[in-house]
Amino acid sequence: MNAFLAPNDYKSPLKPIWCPGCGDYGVLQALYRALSAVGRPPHEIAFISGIGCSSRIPGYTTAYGFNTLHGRALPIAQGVKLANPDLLVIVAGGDGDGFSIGGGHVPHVIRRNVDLTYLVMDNQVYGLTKGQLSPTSPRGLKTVTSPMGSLEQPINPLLTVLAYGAGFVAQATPADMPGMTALIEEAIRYPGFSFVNIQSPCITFGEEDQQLKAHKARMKPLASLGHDPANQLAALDLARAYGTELYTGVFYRNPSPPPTYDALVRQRQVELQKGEPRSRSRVLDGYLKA
Ligand SMILES: Cc1ncc(C[n+]2csc(CCOP(=O)(O)OP(=O)(O)O)c2C)c(N)n1
Ligand code: SF4
Ligand SMILES: [Mg+2]
Repeated sequence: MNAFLAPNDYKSPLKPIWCPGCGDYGVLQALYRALSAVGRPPHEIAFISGIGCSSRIPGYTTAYGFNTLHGRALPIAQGVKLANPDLLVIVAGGDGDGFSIGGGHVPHVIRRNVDLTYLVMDNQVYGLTKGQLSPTSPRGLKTVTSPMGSLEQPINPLLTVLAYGAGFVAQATPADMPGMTALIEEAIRYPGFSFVNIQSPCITFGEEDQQLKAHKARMKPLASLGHDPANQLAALDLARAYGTELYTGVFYRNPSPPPTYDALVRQRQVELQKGEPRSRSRVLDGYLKA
């Protein structure tokens, strides 16, 4: 049994350098609180991120952290989890990191069901590189790279991960700190791949209706609509409103979570250790016979 760990026990001495008012401050606070509620000590946790404003998160915690390459957080996190399945592995990053350059990794981490928690700070722009279009930017958004307005349809992250079969899918906003904290905690506790799309406002490059005040007015908790999170079809239907409605809460939680990839790999290792030792030449022989 671990001694009680307060939110501040997860806070590193490094001071965040985000713009004053950035939504990522709220996400970080909620994360400290959620980790305290889960109670795993910092040395049992690893934060993996790519590159972006939001991807700075690992440096602001006392857990292990790896600020990797743009778009490569998910494959590295899978490696970390497989090498040490006892670690609690949390992936944090932006909409650009996760759904443009890193988008090709999303289906595979989901179909494998690696036990990771993926927190995407979806601010609909590339914040770090000064506000270019991101894959979730709404059509018509004017940015430095689209001065006359974006011509592209945005990706819908909720629908994307649900369609690939993610077992836990939720959406949060820093406009509701207790709600966001509870969702992050629930995602961490879910036994399998979990995804939280956090509408985290970019105060410097984001649109007016994407700021905290607007979120407060727009957000609609799914629980108040009577949504049953075990109903995958209803979740898919509600997720279609991404970009129009700001639903918060759990869209989908698989009531019968399948085995995780990390657990299956561990099981396979045990089976192999029990059997006849396999030499490299035996594996090569298999190719020669084919
Ligand atoms: C391979 C590679 N391509 C491009 C970049 C430049 N780059 C750094 S962060 C970033 C986008 C960040 O946007 P997002 O992931 O949404 O994070 P945010 O800053 O908005 O939190 C880009 C294009 C890079 N670092 N590496
Ligand atoms: S540029 Fe936007 S996302 Fe980056 S720190 Fe500033 S407000 Fe936050
Ligand atoms: Mg972004």
